[in-house]
Amino acid sequence: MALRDLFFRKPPAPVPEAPPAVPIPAPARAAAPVPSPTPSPAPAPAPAPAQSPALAPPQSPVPNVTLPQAPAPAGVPAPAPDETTGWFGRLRQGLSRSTARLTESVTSLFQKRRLDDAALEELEETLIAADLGLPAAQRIVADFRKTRFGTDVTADEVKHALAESIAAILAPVALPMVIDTARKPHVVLVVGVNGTGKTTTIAKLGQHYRDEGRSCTFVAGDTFRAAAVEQLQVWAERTGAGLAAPAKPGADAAGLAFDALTAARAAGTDVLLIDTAGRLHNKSALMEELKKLIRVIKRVDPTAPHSVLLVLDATTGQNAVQQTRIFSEMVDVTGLAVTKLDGSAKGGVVVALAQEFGLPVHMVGVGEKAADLRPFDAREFARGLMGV
Ligand SMILES: Nc1nc2c(ncn2[C@@H]2O[C@H](COP(=O)(O)OP(=O)(O)OP(=O)(O)O)[C@@H](O)[C@H]2O)c(=O)[nH]1
Ligand SMILES: [Mg+2]
Repeated sequence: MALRDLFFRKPPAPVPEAPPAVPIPAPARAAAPVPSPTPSPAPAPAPAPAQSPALAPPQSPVPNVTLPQAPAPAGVPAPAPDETTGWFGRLRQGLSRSTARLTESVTSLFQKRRLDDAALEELEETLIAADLGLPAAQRIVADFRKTRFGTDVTADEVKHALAESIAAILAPVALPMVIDTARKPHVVLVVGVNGTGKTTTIAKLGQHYRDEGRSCTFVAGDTFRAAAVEQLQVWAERTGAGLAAPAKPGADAAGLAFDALTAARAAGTDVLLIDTAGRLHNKSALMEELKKLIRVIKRVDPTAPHSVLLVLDATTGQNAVQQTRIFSEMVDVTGLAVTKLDGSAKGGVVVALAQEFGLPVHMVGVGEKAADLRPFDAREFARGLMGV
């Protein structure tokens, strides 16, 4: 059976003995005790999970690639998420600065006011100032002109109508990243400029796959920075993922990815997540490195990479739009992860991205912990952004 699975599933019903919806082939070796990953943003390394010889991962055919530990059996509930406010509450809380920026202007603009040309023009300016970008702002205002021109509106009505218009722009791009488990491994190349949250997003994905019972290997493709390798190593230990680390700093990232993919294929690993450098000395060097990496992994699997995930930092506003343009010219970006929506005043940029590129927005990050990555929901986001 072709094991196609949506990347994110709803949390399982709290009945641990229920069989998984999609059976995951049991790993050949004995299941390791499930370590309870309690990741925190603190960089202190978690203790490596205890390994007896019987539970040690099988030998990797490639040196400097460690294979993943046995994943938790599917159906084992994930560690309890921080449910102080619930996911939607946390999204709203995270978006509160973006929301305040938008709704304060809308409220002062529309104290029971006729929706005339001047009002529409001011609305367009407000949307642009909230990082929605010109094309989305124009589209929304055109909607308003068609349906409400000349009517008297209140600020509340405008907020609700804006939420609907924004949800309509976001709905076509709110798509999960589909992992094809028949691939073994499904290769995800993670790209983005430095500091956007690539490594953290890989860690969050690793945690998610482990919770689903999938095995996962991280590739520390940012080989020049020892700290980048160490950061990924810590996360690999916390999440039980395998790790391909460079033999020495500055080792060829493409060669490392080649070795990692070779080892992952031999071991039947489910997902290979390749971290990449965000900053090289110039744009063409970055482009060459990414292209070379893709060329080289295609020698092992001509269909790889199966996903190219561009990670964007929501706090950078319109820069995220520019980054998407540049990376899309370099590589075939297949989807976006938007991070740091907690505390960004520029969350409106997600609307600009949707309108201008139409690329799937797979997931959003709202914190530094492994559980702080969620599927992107158009309506939830639009309502959160408008505070309705
Ligand atoms: N608040 C918040 N912080 C985040 C989020 N995602 C990542 N971060 C933080 O952002 C910082 C940079 O994250 P990294 O994952 O190291 O970013 P990167 O893209 O790998 O950076 P380079 O390796 O330097 O290119 C870290 O301090 C993360 O903890 C998020 O969703 N919310
Ligand atoms: Mg990194």
